[in-house]
Amino acid sequence: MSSETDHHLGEAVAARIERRWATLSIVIVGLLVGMATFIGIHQATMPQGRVEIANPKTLHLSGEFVESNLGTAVEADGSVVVRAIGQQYSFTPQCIVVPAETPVTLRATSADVVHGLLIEGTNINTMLVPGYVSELPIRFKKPGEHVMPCQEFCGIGHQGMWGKVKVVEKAAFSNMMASRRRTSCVD
Ligand SMILES: [Cu+2]
Repeated sequence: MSSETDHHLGEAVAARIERRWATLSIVIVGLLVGMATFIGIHQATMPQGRVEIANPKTLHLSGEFVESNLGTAVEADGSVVVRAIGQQYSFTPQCIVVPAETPVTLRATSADVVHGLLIEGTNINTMLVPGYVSELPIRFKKPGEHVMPCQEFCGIGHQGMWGKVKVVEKAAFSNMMASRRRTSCVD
């Protein structure tokens, strides 16, 4: 074999390998776009379509996040809404109670700095940014307890900032709500 044929052979091999990598890159991009589309459609993980604001300086004075309005409530239309706030260094309420197998809307904000709200064992994980309302649809399959740590470093007491979510049977929740408008499991 002459060195010229060797040279041509080398070129052909290089071109084939390059084509293979180019194809693979395009396939990976296609796969990622496909995954994002699938998750968006099937799990409704969409970028927030609107921004809601809540003044952290007046949270405790009036509006949706006053202390008496926090916790779990059954709204007039029958939907279950949890309202909570994060502050240095606790969540209010400290223990959230929700019914199992029921769509629940979580609405939360921060009274001071940026906090994070994460419910262990679920995909619920959001930041609580002062000035803005974080809203998430949540649904628990079965009763149980989940810890809810702050997952965003928020200051010297950050590691002590923990809450809890108690998921109860649907019927138990209805009984609980028969006599009141709002509930939590803080004792
Ligand atoms: Cu925090």
